[in-house]
Amino acid sequence: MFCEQCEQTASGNGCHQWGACGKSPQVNAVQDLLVYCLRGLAPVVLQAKELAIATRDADRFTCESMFATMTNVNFDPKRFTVYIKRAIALREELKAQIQQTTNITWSDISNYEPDYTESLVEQGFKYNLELIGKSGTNVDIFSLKLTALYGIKGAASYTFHAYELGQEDEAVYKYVQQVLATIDRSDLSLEDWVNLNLEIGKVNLRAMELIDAGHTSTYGHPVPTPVPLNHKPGKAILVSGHDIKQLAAILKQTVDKDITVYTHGELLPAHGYPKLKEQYSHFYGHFGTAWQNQTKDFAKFPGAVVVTTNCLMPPHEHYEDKLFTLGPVGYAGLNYLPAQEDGGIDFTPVIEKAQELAGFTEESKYKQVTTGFARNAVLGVADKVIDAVKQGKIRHFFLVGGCDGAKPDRNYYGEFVDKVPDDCVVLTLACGKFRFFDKDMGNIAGIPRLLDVGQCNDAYSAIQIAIALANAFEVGVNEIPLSMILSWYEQKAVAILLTLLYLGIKDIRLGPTLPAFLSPNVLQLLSEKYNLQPITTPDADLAACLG
Ligand code: SF4
Ligand code: SF3
Repeated sequence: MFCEQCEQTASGNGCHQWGACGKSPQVNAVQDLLVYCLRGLAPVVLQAKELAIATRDADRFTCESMFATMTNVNFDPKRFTVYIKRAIALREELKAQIQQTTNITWSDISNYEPDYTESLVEQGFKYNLELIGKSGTNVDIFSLKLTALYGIKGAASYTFHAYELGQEDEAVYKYVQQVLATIDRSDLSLEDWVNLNLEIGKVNLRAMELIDAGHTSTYGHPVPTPVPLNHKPGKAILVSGHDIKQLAAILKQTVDKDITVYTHGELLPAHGYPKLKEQYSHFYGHFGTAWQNQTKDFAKFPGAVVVTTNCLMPPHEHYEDKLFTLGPVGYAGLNYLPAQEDGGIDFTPVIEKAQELAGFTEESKYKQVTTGFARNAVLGVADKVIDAVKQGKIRHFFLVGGCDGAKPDRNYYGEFVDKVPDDCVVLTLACGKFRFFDKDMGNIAGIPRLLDVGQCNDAYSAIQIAIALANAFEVGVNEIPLSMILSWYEQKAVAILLTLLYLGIKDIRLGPTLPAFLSPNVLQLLSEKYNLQPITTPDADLAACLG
């Protein structure tokens, strides 16, 4: 087994025996086989595009199935068999259409046929991702190939979210296919691979922009909204992951069912969308914290639980019968909610499970946090913010965001925010916020000192805020008093990091550890060009940022 796509990777240098995330070598092998089939599908899709043959099904499929191979998304070998068969079927359908106008000799990878009478796991072992670094590839190019593959997984997953919301851009789909078709090339220079990775960052920015457009056009621009952290007596459903569209579908199907709906993990910012809040009075509060605490949170929750996207952990037996997955998410033996012909999901099994379970028997003590400080809300008070900076009331902004995880060294982020001086503002996003999300930090000149911008994909919103501040002060983004203190875990975070580098953002501090897939020379390059650096201690990093 070879996997080093996430921050949790064993001993900081790759999972070789078993995934630290719980992924078995067998599941890893079928994921690698799927990625190999997608690398063979991509040149066919690109050729079809050249000939103006419709490729939308193949593009959407590529994004969904790449998403399924990300960390903590899908552990079910049967689902990967279905994906592999579909990848080959789509490839052959497109080839047949291409064949009608032009005769093409396809390379081996685009002619590959798995043998379904034999174990796909054994066949997957032959297409281990480590092999893209073999046959003379230098270690730095291998590093950049892995960065590209992991980055494009993140960008593809955001593209999946966007198309679910009805937002698509052919240029994004095309680039996803181009990256997949490029992975096996051995004729590109180090500089070519660096540029390809920066282009992934650009395309990922567009994918996040599409999600932002999908969310805001459907549910309105987020507004600062108090979110109860307590619970009310009664039957309950907990919705985890990132998928606001599926949350909305659950809310719609639970109207007048005497069920209260709570969010978990990365769905906390959903409370900021006015159209969801106004329309559904049974959409109440938030339960639990970040993904790595789900074994405790899900076990404690007395209702049904739906995991819509990453991050799913291998479930414990005392809660697995009330746990449901959908879309690209899965785990062998766990309840799966398939999409119907119109693409929608029937949540009846979830509703029945919630009604069967005890629900909350008592009301807990009221406590709240505030979310909804996305770009529209923050830029709506831009004049106030700019005045506060000009008058010296706000000295510095910190964007402390990214993924959470189980490692103890992630305590850094909570300690960092604890130590941020009173004349500074903290913007946050993604599930890393759970290290400090319920901290009362007060406000400066009426501006809260802790602003929750949203989910990880709302990095788009944070970037818009930074650009607007830079414009207001008539300086570049690197000149505004803003420091980025980021935490990463999975491949969506890799894509966002590439976006920030594409935008030329310097001095990012990244932790808790640096990606295992970055070779020493690639790290050196990132440090020289962007001053990307590892986190050290909260005190030292704060002192350096405040200069
Ligand atoms: Fe290891 Fe992360 Fe890969 Fe899981 S996803 S096998 S933890 S590197
Ligand atoms: Fe979190 Fe998985 Fe990355 Fe969306 S939910 S930020 S880790």
